[in-house]
Amino acid sequence: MTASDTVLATLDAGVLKLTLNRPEKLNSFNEDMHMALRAQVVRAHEDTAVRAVLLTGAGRGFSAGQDLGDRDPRKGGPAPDLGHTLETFYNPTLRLIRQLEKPVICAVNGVAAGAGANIAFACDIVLAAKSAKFIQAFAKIGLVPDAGGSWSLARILGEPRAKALALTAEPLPAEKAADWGLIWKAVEDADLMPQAEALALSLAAGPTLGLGLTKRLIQAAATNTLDEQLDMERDLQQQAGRSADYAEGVTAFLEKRKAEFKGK
Ligand code: T3D
Repeated sequence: MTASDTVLATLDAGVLKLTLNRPEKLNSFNEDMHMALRAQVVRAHEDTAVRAVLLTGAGRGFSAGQDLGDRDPRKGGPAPDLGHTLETFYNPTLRLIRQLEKPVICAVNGVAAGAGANIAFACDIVLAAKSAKFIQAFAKIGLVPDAGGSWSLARILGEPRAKALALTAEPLPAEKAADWGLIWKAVEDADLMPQAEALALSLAAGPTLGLGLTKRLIQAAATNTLDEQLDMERDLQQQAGRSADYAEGVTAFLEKRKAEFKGK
């Protein structure tokens, strides 16, 4: 399997659909898949034709995190430097997803474990099939949550639930993840891709510049004071107010027609 086969990519109507594609290994990450996903996220940054990203997995799982076959201690040699592998593979991709000023939708089609779960939580809007579950599998193998998981779980859930999930590795069913606010919603399995695709299409037809600034603003709120956030809202609204899509949005409202946003 070549790097490009490990992540399938299609661009249609502004939606870059990325499918993690190692179904026989529950889409666990080997180096090829890491680099293929990275390349596509970089493409999403650079290509103005991309106005939304939809991430999902092939087969019955979303992703089981790191491919543990690539970490087999029985093969001998020194212990792997996992700090180095995080810095080389997971962290740059996570940062690129968060920095991308376009909506990233994640359709969790099945089990999401370890870094697989935490990559999903880094996306902007997460839909999951009701049969899917999220597992902080790290505790089962003596590791700590990574790929941003310790950050997103603690921030979104608070310490009690974050610690319990991380220390026990107990699977969290999709509906409970939605009840807890960890994901946007859990939907019937058969409805997952139609709903995720419709959402991605609708966002891709939206005012991309304004949506991207909105993402930046909401992400900044976690560390800003109210004063800093008010200043940031002022500055980004100034920028949004100068966009062609704002002019189109207001004109369309006044003309009682659907806006035709160009993403600028
Ligand atoms: O290393 C670094 O760079 C540091 C970064 C670490 C990030 C991490 O993500 S660490 C955490 C790694 N992931 C795990 O520990 C999860 C391991 N997998 C599981 O616990 C289970 O597979 C699941 C709970 C996710 C699903 O269970 P189940 O019963 O539905 O499926 P299964 O039978 O266990 O798996 C199906 C196949 O996928 C199976 O292959 P086989 O026997 O049919 O040939 C299994 O070995 C394979 N598979 C599943 N997860 C992984 C995997 N192969 C390699 N690596 C995996 N992570």
